[in-house]
Amino acid sequence: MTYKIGITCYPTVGGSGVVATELGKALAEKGHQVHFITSSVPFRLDGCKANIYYHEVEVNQYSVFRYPPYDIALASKMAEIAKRESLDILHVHYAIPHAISAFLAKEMVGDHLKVVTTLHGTDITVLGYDPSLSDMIRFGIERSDVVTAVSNDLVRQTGELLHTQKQIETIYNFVDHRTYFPRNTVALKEDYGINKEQKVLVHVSNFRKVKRVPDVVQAFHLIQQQVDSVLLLIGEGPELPVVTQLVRRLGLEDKVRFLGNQKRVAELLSMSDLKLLLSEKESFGLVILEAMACGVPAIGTNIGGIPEVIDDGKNGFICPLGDIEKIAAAAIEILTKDELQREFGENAVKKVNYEFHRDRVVGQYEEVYEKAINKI
Ligand code: GMT
Repeated sequence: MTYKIGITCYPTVGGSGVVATELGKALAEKGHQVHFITSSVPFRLDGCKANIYYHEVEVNQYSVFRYPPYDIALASKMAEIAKRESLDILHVHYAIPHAISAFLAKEMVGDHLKVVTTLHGTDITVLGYDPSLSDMIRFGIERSDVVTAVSNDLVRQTGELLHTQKQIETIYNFVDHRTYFPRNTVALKEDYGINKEQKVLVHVSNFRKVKRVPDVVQAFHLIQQQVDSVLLLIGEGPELPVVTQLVRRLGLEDKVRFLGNQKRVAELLSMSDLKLLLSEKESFGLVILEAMACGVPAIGTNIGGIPEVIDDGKNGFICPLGDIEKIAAAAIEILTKDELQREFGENAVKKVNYEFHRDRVVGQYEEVYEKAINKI
């Protein structure tokens, strides 16, 4: 059975946009008709496929509007496309505002149009604390036909924070194993002027405060005193100036590389020996998955969905939030024991290729669509 599916996500750099776009591409490969309804072309939507469509949401800047009404424009575009293309499903990523716009579109089109909402984290773990928004988030969730979240922890937090009885299914994120796999990166390491013996640590994020990038630098400060190593910082965001200052203060300028936003992330991950994600909020941590798929062990904090991705002592270590000494000790253990690093790396690839395999996860979403469509 194939469906006509409208997908809405935030199209800019970010895990939710990546997952939504990769899901759309995978569904199209399986013969579904996929319509992206977004404010700009999702950054991972490359190439050209006959059954992938893109519909831009344009917001009119009438002078009577103090704030351009994006949510209304989105709802109106969703309804227009759903009617014209006879969509079966709107799959929206993020409850606010996307689930609300989808609800409006469904009211306009009719009950045969089903709404699937996927929660990615910030909508619940940040906005859910705002009393002016929590009723609206709950409304969006409860009026969706099926709701999924990217980790068991996010399901738990949603229930606790929003006091909703709505059943929410966990569907984990996935990576495309054709892009993320272990590679030989001897030449790339040379290109970056990193010598063969030097270990490479990597952190990838949008440098928001919740990512605790200064903790990564503080831990690296201790690590490099015992292990000859460099730290790659990939991504950009509001905390970059703070991190730059800290690197300077700790005298790490020669060992920390600020790479900014990169396209060849899979290669850079493959070149790394260890991935660090030390966030204080993280519903899943797609970047850990990407590293693990490239055969790289990871150290993460005991926060949100991270312990569902990293198995402590098997493919990496879970450390308490902000415990820099423990994080550094765990990293040194991996980086100084070649056998352990190899074993963790192999376990990481095995776990990703089973639990977070694209085909498995896409199949789970197809089951969700079937459930939504059969719902009266
Ligand atoms: O982490 C961010 O700041 C970006 C955010 C997003 O919208 O892409 O990421 C959220 O969704 C990702 C995909 O499901 C998850 O891997 C991230 O853990 C989640 N971020 C947070 O929960 C803070």
